[in-house]
Amino acid sequence: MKQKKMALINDITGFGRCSIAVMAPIISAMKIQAVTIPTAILSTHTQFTEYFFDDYTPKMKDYIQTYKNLKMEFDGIATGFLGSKEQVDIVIDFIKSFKKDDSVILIDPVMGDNGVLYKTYTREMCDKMKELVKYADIITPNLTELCTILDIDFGNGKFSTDELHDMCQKLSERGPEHIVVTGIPFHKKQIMNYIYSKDEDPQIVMVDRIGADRSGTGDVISSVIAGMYMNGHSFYDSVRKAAEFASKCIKYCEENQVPTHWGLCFEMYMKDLMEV
Ligand code: PXL
Repeated sequence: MKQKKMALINDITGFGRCSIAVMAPIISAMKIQAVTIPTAILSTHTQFTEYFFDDYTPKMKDYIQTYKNLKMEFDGIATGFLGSKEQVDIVIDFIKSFKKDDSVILIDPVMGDNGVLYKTYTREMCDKMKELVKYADIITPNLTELCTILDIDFGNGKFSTDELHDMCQKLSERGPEHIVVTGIPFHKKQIMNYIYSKDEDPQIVMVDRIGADRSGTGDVISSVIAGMYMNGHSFYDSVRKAAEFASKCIKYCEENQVPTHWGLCFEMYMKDLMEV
């Protein structure tokens, strides 16, 4: 079987286990070739008190042009943290240029958490993100991101499954076929992942909450989903594997007292991903 290639349009962050530093090894473990397209270079992610941030926007067009000249095609394209609104236009152009009929486009709208947007996220960026989601086959928002994209007040962050269904339906009308709303707190002790696929009954993957929220969890989950789905698994099985894998990594971090902003120690369980 011909090996698949996935373009990862995301930041390169040195310390903190997020974005490309998480996605590339996970995608590679799942036997898919990872091709990285940097959006920014950071020393640590933005949840640290201090970080070096080098916006790569001015270089991206020339970087990507070489792939156009080489007539490259990608079986998958995944996007994550975007550092400027111009980058969204670059990403849209990338998708239009490199998508084949059967390519999978996964957009993780990395914008914020717990009802709060990340420091680098402006109003304009939020509007741009709404444009980008139209190009997604798969989208993996948390509740904060889902509310922001749909202009719904986050309030106390509590939504019924009927409300979640309506929100996902609205989002899917804009383009995405598969949606998973990740990391929804459920009865204090559990975390719900709400799965919506067009014309199918919604499904839920529940995992136990282990410790506090950890940065980079979303990046681990979206990469496992991307890899599983590209390897031919159903969307539900992809989400289940991703949630179970992330839980196992989080358990290890808790047992070994790894600080929450150091990301998930996914290196410990890479072999779990090698046979899927
Ligand atoms: O994990 C999401 C993420 C990715 N990239 C950067 C971030 C964050 C979250 O804070 O700061 C640079």
